[in-house]
Parts: sequence; C-alpha cells; structure tokens
Amino acid sequence: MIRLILFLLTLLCFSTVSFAELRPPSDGTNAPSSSFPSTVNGYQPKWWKEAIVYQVYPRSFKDSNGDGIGDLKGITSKLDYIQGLGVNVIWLSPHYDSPNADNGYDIRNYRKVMAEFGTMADFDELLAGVKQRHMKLILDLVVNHTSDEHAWFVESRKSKDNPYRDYYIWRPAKDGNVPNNWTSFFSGSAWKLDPTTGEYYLHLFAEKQPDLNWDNPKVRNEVYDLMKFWLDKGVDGFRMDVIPFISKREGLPDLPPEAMAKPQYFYAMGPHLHEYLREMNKEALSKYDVMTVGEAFGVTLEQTPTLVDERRDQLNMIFNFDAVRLNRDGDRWRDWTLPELKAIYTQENQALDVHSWNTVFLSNHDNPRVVSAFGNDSPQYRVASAKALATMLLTLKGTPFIYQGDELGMTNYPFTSIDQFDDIAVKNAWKAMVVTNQVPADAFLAEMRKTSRDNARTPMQWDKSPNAGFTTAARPWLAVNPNYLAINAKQELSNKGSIYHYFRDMADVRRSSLAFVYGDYQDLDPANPKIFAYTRVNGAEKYLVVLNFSTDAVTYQLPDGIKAGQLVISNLGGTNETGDTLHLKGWEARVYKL
Ligand code: TEU
Ligand code: CA
Repeated sequence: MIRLILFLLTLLCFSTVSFAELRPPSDGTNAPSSSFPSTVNGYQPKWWKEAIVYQVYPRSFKDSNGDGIGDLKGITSKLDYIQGLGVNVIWLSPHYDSPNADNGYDIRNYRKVMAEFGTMADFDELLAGVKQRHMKLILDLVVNHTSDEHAWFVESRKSKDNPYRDYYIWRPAKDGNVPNNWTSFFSGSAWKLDPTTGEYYLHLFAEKQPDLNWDNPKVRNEVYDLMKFWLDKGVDGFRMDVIPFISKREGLPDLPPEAMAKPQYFYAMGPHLHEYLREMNKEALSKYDVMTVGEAFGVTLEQTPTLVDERRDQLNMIFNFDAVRLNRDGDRWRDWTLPELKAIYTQENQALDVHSWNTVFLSNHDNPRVVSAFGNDSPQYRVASAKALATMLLTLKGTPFIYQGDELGMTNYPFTSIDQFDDIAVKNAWKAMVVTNQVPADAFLAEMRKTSRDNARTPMQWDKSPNAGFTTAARPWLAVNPNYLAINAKQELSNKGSIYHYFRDMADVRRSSLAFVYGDYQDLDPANPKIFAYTRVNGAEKYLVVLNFSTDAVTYQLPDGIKAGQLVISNLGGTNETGDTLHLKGWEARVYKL
C-alpha cells in the first residue's frame, strides 16, 4: 500500500515537473485546464480535439419567415437535424449586422445581429437550443477588417485628425499613385482613394472591407471587448477569419514579383502577429474554456507550430489550405492526384508534434462542394464517393470540419451565366477579366463552375417542395440547385443507406475509440494512385482505413505484416472480406479493427 502511494506520488511529481520544464516562461495567464497532467498517446486531451464541427452558413441554411434569406430562427428549427448527424460543435459564419458586400464578412456592428437574420433574442434562443442539446457554438471572428459602414470607419474617413483615423491604414499617394503594389483578393489594387481627405485606405478584400490597424492598441482592446461580449453570453469559441493578416509588414513594402501569384504568403505572419495573439489570449480567451481555429490563409506548414503549439498560448488550431486548395494553381483549377493529397496529410502530421493540433477539412463556404471537387459527383458515384470522403475526414488526425450540405452529398451548381452569381469575388473577377476582353466569357464560366465560392452557397436542400423547402419565397437570395428533387434532407433521413446516416455512423465510429483522435497516423502506401490506406494506432488499439479514390475495381494487396481484421464499417456494404488481399469496388471505403 505504502509502495503504491509512493509510486503514485512519484508519478505525480514526475508529470508536474516534466510538464513545467516544457513550458516557456509563463506570464501567469494560462487557462487552468492547460495544466491537466494526464495524456493520451502523448496528447493533452481537450474537448475540442475530440469534437466534430459542422459549419452553418446562415444565409443559406433555412429561411423561417419567407423573405428568401436564411436566418437564426431557421437554424434553431433544424438543431435536431444537426445533432442527429453526430456532430457536437456548430461554427456559425458571420451573423452580425452587415451591409453584405461580402455576405457578412464585412461587419458594421459587432454587437448587433444582422436584421435579415433576426434579433439578439433569436441568437440567445439559438445558443440556448445548442446548449440544451449538449452541443457547442463557435462564432466567426472577422477582425482583420470591418465594413466601411462601421462607425469606426465612418469617423476615420472624416478627417486626418479624427480620433478614429488610426483605426485603419491610411497612406498618402506615392508619386501620384497608389501607396504600393498590393493587390486585393477580390481583384485590383488593395488601395482605395478616399476623396474626403485625399488619402488611400488599405483593403485586402473588397473596397467595402477596410483593414483595421492592429498596431493601434485601441483597436486591439476594442476587439478583445467585443470577444468578451460574446464569450460572456456563453459561446464556446471562435473561427478567426484571415487572422494571420492582422499584423502588416513594417513600412508596407511592395510585393516582390515572385509573391504576386500567391500574395497571401506575403501578407500573412507579420512582425507582431504572435504578440497580438498572445495578448488576445491573455486579455480575452484565457478567461474562458473555449476553442479557437484560425483561418490560416498564407501560413506555411513550417510556421504552423508557432501559432498552435499549446505552450505558446496563441491558437488551438488552424485551417491549413494545402489540401483544400490542392485543386488550385493560384486561383485556377488544376487536376490533383491522390499521392499529392496523401503527401500533404503526411507532411501535416510530421510538422506537428504532440503539443500542436490540426484540423481536417476539404470544404467550406469559400470552396466548391467536396463531392464535386474531391469525389465524383456523377449519378453513379456521388453517394459512394461522398461516403468515402466522410470516412476519410472522420478518421484522419485532427478535428474534422464539415460544411452544411456535404452530409447530403450536395454538388456544385450548373452555372451558365454571370447573372446567376452573387459572390463579389466572381463579379469583380468578371469585370477585371471578361469585360476587359482578357478572358472569353465561356472560359471564365467553365472555370467558375469548378472553383466558384457560390457552388457551396446555394441553399440547403431540405425536401422536394418548391425551392427545396429552404424558403416559401418565390425566389431565394441565390438559386437552389436544380438537383434538389434527387438530393434533399428529407429523402436522406428516410433512407437508411443515405450519406446522412452513413455520416452519423462514421461519427459514432470516430467516437468509439480515442485512436481516431489521438492515435498515430501512418500512410501505408504513399505512391499508390488509387488507394489511400492508412492506420491509426493508440497503443493496443489499431485501425486500418482503406479508401478507393477511383472508379475502378481494385485488388489491393496490403503491405507486409498487415492483415485486415474485423470490419468496422464500409460504405458499400456486403463484405466480410479479411486478410491481406482486398477486392475494392470503385469508391469503396472500409475501416477495419486490427
Ligand atoms: O476568406 C479568406 C480567403 O482569403 C480566401 O479563402 C478567399 O475567400 C478567397 O481567396 C477569395 O477568392 C475569408 C472568408 O472565409 C471569406 O468568406 C471572406 O470573403 C474573406 O475572408 C474576407 O473576410
Ligand atoms: Ca429569412
């Protein structure tokens, strides 16, 4: 007995000491939960590492009042649907007051709900409904920029000596022209001349999205205050929009020629980024048990641990864009290969040690539909490939993020005309490329059918009624995909073999073992162009995932020493195959316990 107590004491001391040794000098602001000593496969267990996140784009989710625009009451009415999917965190795209130049990513008032989406009472009701179901809600924090209609900017542009002038980034003309050669992600220069004072303001996105000046401590404190406003209501964290862009390079130097194609790597990771994130953590986040995920556009894998290593008190995890943008060369579509995708997952795993955490996602409101971009959206393979992708997303290492509609296998939209688009990115690009005769309209539209953000933004397809049951209005804000008669939630729910139900089963598989969360990841066959086979191992718990990323039937010989054991789940059913040779149909996915 005494020996046992001594042993336990030693263990306790050892873990405390070794943990303290690993920590960087503390400024005393760490959340108490971060000193929890026990680990799983080397990782500190956290609820957000074990979570499955579902992204809701409010404008397109469910319209409750027949004005053609999704709203908060609509989301509240569908919480059982979301919970039934087996997810437990909802990421809500911006719901704040906004003139909608960029669908809410241009915020006019951070403490007000967008009138089209409802009221603060509707928000409180949504949050209560989420909590009642033991789920969590994270908000979109868009603080690299505001709307030009935000009160701060309305003041800022009035005069050079306005108290809010330094809330934004103003520069005089340089040789009668823009202050530097920075470009906006929505085409053209990132500078806009404001006639009132004759100076330019910086906007990395739309003209109506002026960049905040984070070097001004007043701006930073405003942001921490608004974060606390929502955290005090009980929200469970934030997805942080283009957060690596908040600190701008000293002197705002020109983009060098080699940075022009992908300027995000030049804009991101400015000199004070870490300092500001630590300050944000100290002033706001550390006071709550919440999760943060940074949209890390322009961050390299090598830089990632500097943002997410838990000993640095910055972010919990980031969205790395390597996988989701594998199908892009700059902004243009490129055909990707499976070995490339596998290499990215392996590199991500190698770049992050037990102190860092990752996300897994292949879609969101800025990218085409996952089944169209990474699966096969033909009638023959749509269901199988959507299920295969769900199998992958829920068994890779990192917190999975699923975008609304992907659980139904919703597809890209068959755009045929520029009038069918809403997205400012598309409209500006049309003006810059087609109207100027640089790109023929047909070629532009063909490209947009593959890459446009509006592919993901068409309304949720709930049932077979007009406009897919999304709205009772004659016209929704963006047209419903004409395939809604075949692809809709009602049908998915009533069919046990649907993507929705498979997703739910996969979520249960993921939850059945911590090996899927914290277990080691190993790609068994990196060069195979059709098969993605990997293991997840936590001590004695071992799982094998085999995915056929092709339409071909493949006889797959497992590498030496590996034998498929007990089948846990498969997307096509009807197999009890075990052993070292597997006969996989096109887009077949299987998970085995080894
Ligand atoms: O997106 C950041 C971003 O830089 C890209 O994903 C961008 O949408 C794309 O390159 C444009 O073609 C975030 C939001 O997710 C996006 O919806 C916003 O438009 C953008 O920031 C500005 O807030
Ligand atoms: Ca509405």
